[in-house]
Amino acid sequence: MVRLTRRALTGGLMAGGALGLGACGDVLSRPFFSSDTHSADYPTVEAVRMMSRLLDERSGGRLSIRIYSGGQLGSERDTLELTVFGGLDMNRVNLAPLNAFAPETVILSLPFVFESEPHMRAALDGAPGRAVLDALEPHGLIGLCFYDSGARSFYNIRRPIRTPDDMRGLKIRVQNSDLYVSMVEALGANATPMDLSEVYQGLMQGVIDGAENNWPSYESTRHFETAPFYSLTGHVMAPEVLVMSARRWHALSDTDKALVSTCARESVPYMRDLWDARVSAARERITASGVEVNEVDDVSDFADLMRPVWERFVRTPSQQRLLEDIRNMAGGADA
Ligand code: GTR
Repeated sequence: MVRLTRRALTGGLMAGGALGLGACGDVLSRPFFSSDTHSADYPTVEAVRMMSRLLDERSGGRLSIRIYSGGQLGSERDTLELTVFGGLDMNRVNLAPLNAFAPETVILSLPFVFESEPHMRAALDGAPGRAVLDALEPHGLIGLCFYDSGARSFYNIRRPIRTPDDMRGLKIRVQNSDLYVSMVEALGANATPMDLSEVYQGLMQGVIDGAENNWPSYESTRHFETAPFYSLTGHVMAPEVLVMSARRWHALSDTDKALVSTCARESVPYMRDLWDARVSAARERITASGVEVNEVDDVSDFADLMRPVWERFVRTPSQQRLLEDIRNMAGGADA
């Protein structure tokens, strides 16, 4: 069995891709290696596991995926770099670490760009979603599918956030993305980009006051134990994405490419069912734990302050087209 460790991966990459690129025969006959920051029972990991079962069945055992969960291969940013260079075959990440090099991903990460979950799902399943997945290829990644990530809201160790004024002066951890830094600063808080694995400690030590995430991540990371105020701003609905290294992809036959695409697509409805159940379970556990959960007074106060980041980060014609297409889908998706 081929064992993959963070050191082997990095070493492999530094040695010209011994694991990923150099040892071609080996790479082509072993399972795809895939990374995820979440633990083994998280819906994104379960979905990729289900995709692996489909691949295995339909390829007569030739294709499958070995998942390295729990961030064991490193942060999303580091593992993405490995994926681009071909040192890692697949990766399930949020769109945030892609914002810096694939501008189209910014559009799905804008604050309050989706008016509801059905709107978000319709956009991802339709032409805008396809366009963002396709836009990754020039950057060395093949976008296979999106997974849900719900809505992100702020949590902190100090106080409930009811109006943007309550955000003033708070130190809020954000993902590694300038867009997120700007969003948080637009509310008068201080943004601190930090890897997810460091947030728990950061909250414990008071290095940061808070962060923002969806119900399942707030629960699975146990951040709710140290930051007991969760305020439902729902400011971002940026999805997760499953990507494959373009180098690995181009070594596949056309039949196998089609199989990988189909199995990825089929894992999406499965993930959504798991996701919906996980949101309810996380909400129940968090509420029962004594966390103070509050609705904000007027969500449009937050939206109005964050809105200028749209102008700042939407610059190219292809971004503008995407944004327009997504906004045109608003209103019809709930039907
Ligand atoms: C989660 C997401 C992760 C990662 C994390 C974070 O919701 O699933 O991929 O982006 O948030 O905040 O770092």
